[in-house]
Amino acid sequence: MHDRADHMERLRETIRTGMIDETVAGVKDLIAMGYGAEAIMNQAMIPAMDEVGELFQKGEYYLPEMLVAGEAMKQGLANIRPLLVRDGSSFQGRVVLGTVLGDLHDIGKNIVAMAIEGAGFEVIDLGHDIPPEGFVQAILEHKPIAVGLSTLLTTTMGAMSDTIQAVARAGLREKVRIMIGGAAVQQDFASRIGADFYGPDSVSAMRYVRALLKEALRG
Ligand code: B12
Repeated sequence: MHDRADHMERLRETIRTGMIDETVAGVKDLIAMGYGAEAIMNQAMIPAMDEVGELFQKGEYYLPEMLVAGEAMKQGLANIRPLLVRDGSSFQGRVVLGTVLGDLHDIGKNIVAMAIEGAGFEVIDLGHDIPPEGFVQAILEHKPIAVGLSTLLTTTMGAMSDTIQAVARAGLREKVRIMIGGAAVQQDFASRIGADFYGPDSVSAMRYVRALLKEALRG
């Protein structure tokens, strides 16, 4: 019989090594043992992705290993989703999310989407590799309270700034708040490109949109 810490460690390992079925089973086991979504994500799943990133950086992992680990992560997260997302009946407002042009990473953005949905917002998830015009169109169509841009690559940080400029050119900058996040960016970059908010994680993103909604209801 394994104890609880062993289960967390084992889940980290199955994600790191890209074992999809074992990852899904591991997530289900931990849920059955009473662990909440945040504990499972923060103690096992996100650390596994950090380990994969380090192995890739050291040249011990190549793209295929990173790919299968990412897939295991996604399938595991799909099983966490029901714990975070309510039935949506308490509609609070709309948020558009997407990963910017040139960037295919979407796991972090998906976690942000789950957190925001869990707080009762409707999330329009545009997906990844979204050009600036894609965000502009979505703002026109869905009239969200906020737009969230995600990127993990230093090479695609410029696409965030391009997106904010495109929103301004379309005359929409005053109509929507723009938040940014993802491992490549930080507060100073957000300030430099004129984003309204930088968040290091999904909880901060969720708190920000909640605060915006309160402000809108008051105003
Ligand atoms: C899995 C992975 C992949 C998968 C992606 C699968 C997928 N569907 O997402 C694949 C294999 C496709 C991939 C490809 C590449 N990758 Co990659 N990848 C990773 C890895 C290991 C994990 C990323 C991840 O999911 N992290 C876990 C999530 C939960 O964290 P997160 O995204 O940061 O999100 C959190 C916060 O940042 C925040 N957040 C995220 N978005 C937003 C948005 C808002 C609005 C807010 C408020 C907050 C917020 O909340 C999230 C939850 O807490 C990272 C290493 C790492 N440690 O990040 C490398 C990493 C990001 N990849 C890297 C590289 C270099 C690449 C490639 C260029 C490799 C190559 N040579 O082709 C390609 C790029 C392809 C492309 N055009 O996008 C580098 C980036 C280096 C850099 N600084 O630019 C990293 C850091 C690895 C490394 N150490 O070198 N990758």
